[in-house]
Amino acid sequence: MDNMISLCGEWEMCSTRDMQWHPATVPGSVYADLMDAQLLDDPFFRDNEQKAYEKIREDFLYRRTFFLDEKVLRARELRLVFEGLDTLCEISVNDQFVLSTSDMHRTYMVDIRPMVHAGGNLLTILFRSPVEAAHAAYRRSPVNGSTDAVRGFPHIRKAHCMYGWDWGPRLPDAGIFRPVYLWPVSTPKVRSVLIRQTHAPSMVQLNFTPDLDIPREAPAEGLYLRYTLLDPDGNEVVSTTDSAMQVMSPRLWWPNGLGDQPLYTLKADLLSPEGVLLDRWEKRIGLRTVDIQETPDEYGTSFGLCVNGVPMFCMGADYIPEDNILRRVTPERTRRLLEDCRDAHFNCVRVWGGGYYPDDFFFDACDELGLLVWQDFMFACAGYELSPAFEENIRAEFRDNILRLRHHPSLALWCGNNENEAAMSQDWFGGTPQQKADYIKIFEYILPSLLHVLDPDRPYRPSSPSSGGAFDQPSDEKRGDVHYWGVWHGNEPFQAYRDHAFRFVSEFGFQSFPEMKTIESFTLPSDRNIFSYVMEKHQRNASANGKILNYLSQHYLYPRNLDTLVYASQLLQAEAVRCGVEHFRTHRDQCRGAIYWQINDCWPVASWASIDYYGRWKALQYMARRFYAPLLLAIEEDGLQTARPNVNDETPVSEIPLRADLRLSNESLQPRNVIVRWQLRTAEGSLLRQGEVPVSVPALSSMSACVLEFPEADPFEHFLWAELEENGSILSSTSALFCPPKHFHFRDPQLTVTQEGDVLTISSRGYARMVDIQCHDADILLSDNDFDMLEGTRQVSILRGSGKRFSVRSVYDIH
Ligand code: BMA
Repeated sequence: MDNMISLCGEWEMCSTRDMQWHPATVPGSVYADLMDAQLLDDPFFRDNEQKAYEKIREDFLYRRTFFLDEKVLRARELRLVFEGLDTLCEISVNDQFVLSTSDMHRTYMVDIRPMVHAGGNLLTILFRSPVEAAHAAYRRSPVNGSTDAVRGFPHIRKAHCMYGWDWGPRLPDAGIFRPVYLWPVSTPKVRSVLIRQTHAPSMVQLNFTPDLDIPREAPAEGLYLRYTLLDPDGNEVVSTTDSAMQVMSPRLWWPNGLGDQPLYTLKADLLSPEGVLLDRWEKRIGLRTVDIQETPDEYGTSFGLCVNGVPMFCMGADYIPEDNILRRVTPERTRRLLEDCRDAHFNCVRVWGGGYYPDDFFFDACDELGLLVWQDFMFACAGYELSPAFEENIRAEFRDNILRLRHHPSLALWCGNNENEAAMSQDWFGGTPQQKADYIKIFEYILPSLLHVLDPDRPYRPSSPSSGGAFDQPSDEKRGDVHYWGVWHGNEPFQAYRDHAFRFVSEFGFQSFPEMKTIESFTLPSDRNIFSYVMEKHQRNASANGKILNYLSQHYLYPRNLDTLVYASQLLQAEAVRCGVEHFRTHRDQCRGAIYWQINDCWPVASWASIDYYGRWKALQYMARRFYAPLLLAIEEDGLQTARPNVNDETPVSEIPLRADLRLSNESLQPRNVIVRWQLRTAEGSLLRQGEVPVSVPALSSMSACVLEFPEADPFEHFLWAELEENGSILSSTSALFCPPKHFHFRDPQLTVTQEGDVLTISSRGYARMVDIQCHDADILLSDNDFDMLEGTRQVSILRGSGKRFSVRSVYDIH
């Protein structure tokens, strides 16, 4: 598309209420332009959301002129291309109607040559209010879904969460959010190529099926394609006019942690009968297979991904849109977020179905970083009405996105939707029999039959969670994936994770408050109390602040101020998710995936995210780097906190058995010979008993290293310390208490932090739990944070940013 004429850049916009024109920027949005024009205050600040919501009940007009010369007009077609229009638009050129659109997830392309002339031409787009449209659609046909979102949202093919979610504001923006351009087309083009891979030992065969785009009246006879493959170093491997090629000694693409991510380049050249190059389609691809493995076993039926035949354990989190104001989502910002995932040893992310299909740069980064993508189609927590128009629209939407994304090696599986099968079969939203029938048509007929043609080798799941479809117990623990919310929504204690043998957990999580700097960004000092109006506006899960306090009461002493409460909430979150992941990973024969809810936020808010809106790591993200390490040592302790609280229990504390199972998980392709060392210590710092066990952990397995009993231990005074050693170096360390931290007799560790260049030295005079380094004058990323330490020193490096004012605290300071 080297001859395309960009229509991005300067436009004008106005509300149809006052017809006052203001400058606009494309790609962008109504909110972004209103803010630029100083007509709208930052909708993320305090409770400004309400005003912004009112604003988007209006319709907006966008316009610009573009100039054409005679040469361009000689093209057979002059296509106007929109890569992303949000959402309900009427488009005209020189006051002649061109097209109306109703799906933000589609690419629209229309020939406007009959409507334009040499010289200046006027392009106008009317954006209808997405709020009024949802309300009107609901009045015509009440289809229900999550009550956190504006009524009627399932009718509109727009990122559902823009209408509000249990972590997202109601800010359904509108606008031209992706590039727009004119494309003069006279000769045939390659729209896309289906690449199928057949893997054999030392050889991969590629088979190609091109999808051509022939402009009106263009000759299409005798065309042929030449396929050229370049290796990751840019050297030509094969070039052929056949529809297949063989790649000898292929360099395979692997998920992060299991190998490298070599990317080949495929060029598909379309040639005229005379051999003239008409078009080139060029993509980076990876050579790999991916399958879902489902095998009956003693726990039910396994569920896990196999990449290149290797049965892997998926480690990652759920991804939601990065910003309510889409113009702010840049390749750099997305890349950094995904690098943060890679650095915390993720090997996959799940793109949740209530947002939008990510940009190409998201998938490019995943390809490079080795992050497999579980890609939902964009349906979530709702019923849908499959009218003929709705069906035509979603079919086009599916086609656009499948063709756009199918060459990416990171794209591991397609999934129909988020929680709709569970919602329909468990009657969450009063789905009618017709909606249930429509559900089956969309997710168990239309989608799989389209994928069978357009992307036949990629696994497809009808829903998440699902046991395979047909409303057959979608949340069955013994089959398929589950979303487990007993901890958090169900108020169960953290240890409840251990009561289950899930096969694959694609959602589970726990909320926390973002750090003080983030809270300060949207509040005035007088708002800084979690029950204030403004703080509650930035907490969208009803009763969640009470929930955090409820769990807090089970674990920590009552914090003296907001800053300490924020810290305690982040520790609760980190401990909760760790408890789940450690259980899932160290029972690898039962479970093959831990994808926690959620990686990121779309605005500053209290939520389940491990990285907040500003990219700041919460304690959970640092914890993830440890609990997703390829080799994991975890303590499954048993003591007062796992003896469920029961005030009437007559068992004296001294008789509650204190035990620990030291468990290992090896998510690498090599067997690992390690030493597990443990020490039973007193809060004062002295050593009571210690031991070590040499263990050989087979590749891709988990096991118990030893089960220990501590009849001599006092749960309030003694704790367990454990370390993992390999080839003489300590890979990781961890510790466990036998009572809730609030009851443990911590001594003041007298923590200090000193800085030399990019290295911080933390010293402690005793046992310190969840040592948290805060930087007060900059945003920084550390090599580790929120860790446990014994008496001594520990060095941590600053990986990003530079600061000078540091402080350090630990659980001892929560009171
Ligand atoms: C889920 C998700 C989201 C939601 C999250 C937290 O089940 O699919 O809809 O935000 O739980 O409640």
